[in-house]
Amino acid sequence: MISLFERAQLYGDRRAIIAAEGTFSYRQLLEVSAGVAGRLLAGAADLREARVAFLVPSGWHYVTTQWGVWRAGGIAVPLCTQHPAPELEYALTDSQASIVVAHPQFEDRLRPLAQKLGLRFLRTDDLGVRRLDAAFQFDPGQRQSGVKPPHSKLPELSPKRRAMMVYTSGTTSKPKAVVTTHANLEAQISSLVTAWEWTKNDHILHVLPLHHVHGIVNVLLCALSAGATCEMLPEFDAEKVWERLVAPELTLFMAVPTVYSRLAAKPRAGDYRHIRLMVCGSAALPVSVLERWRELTGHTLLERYGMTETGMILSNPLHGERRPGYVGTELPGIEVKLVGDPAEIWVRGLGVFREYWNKPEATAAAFRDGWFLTGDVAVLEKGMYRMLGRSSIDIIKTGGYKVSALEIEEVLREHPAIKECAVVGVPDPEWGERVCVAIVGKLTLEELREWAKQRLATYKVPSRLAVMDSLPRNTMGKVMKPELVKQLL
Ligand code: MLC
Ligand code: AMP
Repeated sequence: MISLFERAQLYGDRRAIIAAEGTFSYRQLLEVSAGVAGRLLAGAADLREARVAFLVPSGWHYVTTQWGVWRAGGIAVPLCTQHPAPELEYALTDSQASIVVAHPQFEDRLRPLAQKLGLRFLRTDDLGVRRLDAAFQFDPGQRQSGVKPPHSKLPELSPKRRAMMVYTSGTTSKPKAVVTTHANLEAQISSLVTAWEWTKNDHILHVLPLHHVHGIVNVLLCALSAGATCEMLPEFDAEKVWERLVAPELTLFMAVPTVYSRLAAKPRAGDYRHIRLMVCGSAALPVSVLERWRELTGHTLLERYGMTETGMILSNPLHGERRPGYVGTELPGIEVKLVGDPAEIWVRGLGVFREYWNKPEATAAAFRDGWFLTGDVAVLEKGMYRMLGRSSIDIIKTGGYKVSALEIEEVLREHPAIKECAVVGVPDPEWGERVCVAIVGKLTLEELREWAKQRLATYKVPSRLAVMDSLPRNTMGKVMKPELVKQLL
């Protein structure tokens, strides 16, 4: 993001990132990411939108890699740290990545794939990230670092250029890469910075995965755009989160409903008045969780609604009534209309993505007259939107992740003991929806999970199995999924 980098220069010695590797200022982020960019460029003038896929845990190495890719003119393709080899290989192949970057922790998982596909492979420490860690440890008094990372002149970036590809599951069997430009990301960020009044005095605790927009845009990039501090935990851990939430410097927290209900299951008494805002989204927030959270912390969660393709769309207000069970009104720069009966949400705005990578037909089908069709159904009641569900039963939201029933079925059908199968999402108090599978065949849940975990991310692996003599089908032979959900409730 062009203006993201320009603004970072103004923030200089302010704290940008606190992570397992240490505490780092904006100046350090700019210097190290320029070094990363130089190494990625390896003498070239511009990566010219080459796809750089990276598998890096949440922390300093992630942020410097992401910024390095952008500053070298590449497209950042963040990979999921929970994906087994087949899913990683799909992302590398589908994105037509030419460079693959792995944190040393994930080298074993990624190097063989890069070799198999003939791609340039780099470790984050080959990019200079680790070598520079010690020299660049946070020191607010230090004006000159002494170590100058070797970097060439960095390319000029036009806002229209593609910046990022995030994989999202949908109504097709394989995930699609959602391509956003620098201008799209800038629009998504500035909408949230305005609506939620981010300032450089903010300090957010980051606990979300970094291969989806919630963690990437709403938390990390909004913080860095505002000059705030982003404190990154390598993964979600309820005890650590409670420990940090009481820290007086924290001002913001954002997560998915499952994270709030996990935290509420292990409550810890404390004073949370120093936090100015707690946001929840990515899936419907049950009113019971909102109420329980209010009892535990005194905070009324601000629920908002968004999508990978669009960034955030609707939000309850920062000031004023936050209505439980509702997702509020349009965020700045976003236009929404409800179309049809039941009414689908259509969205327009500068934050809306450019295309699905290499899928012109899917891209064309997702838009009508310049509006993006979300597939989500809602009503407007007394000035606020309430979500009613989705138009496709094959899209499941579990733990805040969107997963495709069709994708899971396609993988499970390869199991020799499964004759037929149907995957559905069944309402669940902890996960929102739980991925369940009904099969005709002979298999235990344990066997199925062990087998499926080699092929699918853990959150896609069914956690409930029903063995049936036959699947409920209509006269056309199609599985009646609503009927199946009822049977599995
Ligand atoms: C994990 N497990 C599940 C599961 N996920 N079981 C059922 N359903 C699921 N969805 C199981 C694992 O198999 C494992 O069991 C055990 O739980 C622990 O696994 P884990 O991987 O350690 O899970 P955990 O860390 O507990 O994950 C929970 C979570 C995570 C809530 C922290 O799901 C998460 O980070 N969700 C956030 C997703 C997100 O950021 N979405 C935003 C998308 S963007 P076993 O038995 O196998 O050991 C978007 C747009 C917008 O939606 O609006 O924001
Ligand atoms: P993703 O494709 O992972 O970006 O997920 C986007 C989807 O998450 C949306 O299309 C909605 O179905 C769902 N979603 C996000 N926020 C909310 C919310 N607050 N309430 C209900 N559904 C939500």
